[in-house]
Amino acid sequence: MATAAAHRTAAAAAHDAQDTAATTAYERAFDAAVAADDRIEPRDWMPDAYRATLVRQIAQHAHSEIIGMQPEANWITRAPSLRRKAILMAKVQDEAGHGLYLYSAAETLGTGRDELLDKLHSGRQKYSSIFNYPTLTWADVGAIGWLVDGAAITNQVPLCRCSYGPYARAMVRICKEESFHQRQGYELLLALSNGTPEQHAMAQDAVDRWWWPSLMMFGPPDDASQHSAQSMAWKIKRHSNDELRRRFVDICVPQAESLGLALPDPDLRWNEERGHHDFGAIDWTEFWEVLKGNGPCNEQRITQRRRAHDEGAWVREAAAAHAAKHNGGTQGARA
Ligand code: BYC
Repeated sequence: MATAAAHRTAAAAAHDAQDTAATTAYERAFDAAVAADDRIEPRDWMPDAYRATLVRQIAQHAHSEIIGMQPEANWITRAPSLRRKAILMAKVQDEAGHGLYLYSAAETLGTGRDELLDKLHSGRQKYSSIFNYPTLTWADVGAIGWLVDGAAITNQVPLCRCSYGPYARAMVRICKEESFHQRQGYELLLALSNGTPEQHAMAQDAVDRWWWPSLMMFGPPDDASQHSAQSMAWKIKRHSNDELRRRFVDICVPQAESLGLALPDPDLRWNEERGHHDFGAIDWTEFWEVLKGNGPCNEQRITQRRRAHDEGAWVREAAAAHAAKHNGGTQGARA
């Protein structure tokens, strides 16, 4: 018995050694692909932690797109003209599309949309902090387009070079659409800024409220960003949170000047030595509170999302029934 057991142990050890050798070879191939800036594709071997990080980030991104429909949809029925209404509806629909591309990218990693939505609805996965703020006036639609979509583009253009192929490719299309969104926000704010004194004041008030939350979109400061180092080593992220935030501030300052609107930061000034703008301290307590669920609209956003999901159950059932009938019909025809 002892001999047979020892034999089995030796066989298992040999098997493990073979497995380890194979894994090491796969790991080497993965590392080489990342180092060479090749894309990792769904069927390629990848470390479990790389897969988990991608699912976490892509899911959070997808959730942000669909929750992000709510603050702007709030103004569709009250848009001031048919033209503005048509543009806003198209933009909100684009966000749904972005969610779809991103959930599909996550599916290529083996995690289904149902599971991800379940995690969103039960608070186990996050969405962007920015969508927990209210849209109080029509000018907020402009401020979201200019600042929120502007921040999104600054963050997402480098993701077009992310090491994971399906995510990088989804980002190319998303960024093109986000550019249009950013321009419509800028154009809307310009019209208000050049309008009546009341309209100008409304535009300024919106910028005052959205500026700091937009800077928070880039995530915590680098020294508190737990995932950045590994994500950058894997070339999922190409720049740190603070680098992208600085880039965004530099882009916004001249745009605010052309808009005739002030950015609400008395400490904002050009630093010749650093070649960037210095800016005031971000209220990180507010950021972490919003992440914990204590922002002004967290409760409302997640309640609305759960309700929309429940009310859409019949659509999913009808689509599944249609697909089953269609597939059944095709099989029937083949038989
Ligand atoms: N909000 O180690 P860190 C859009 C979390 S959609 C909430 O730096 P990472 C748009 C972070 O998840 C905008 N949570 O993380 C849509 C982590 O917590 P967990 C969404 C945040 O991943 C419709 C913890 O804090 N864009 O633009 O290396 C209309 C520590 O952070 C936030 C994307 O999702 C935040 N702002 O870097 C208009 C882009 N920041 O997961 C516009 C893709 C951080 O450990 N995502 N956290 O529980 C990314 O680029 C990165 O995930 C982030 C964070 C830069 C956001």
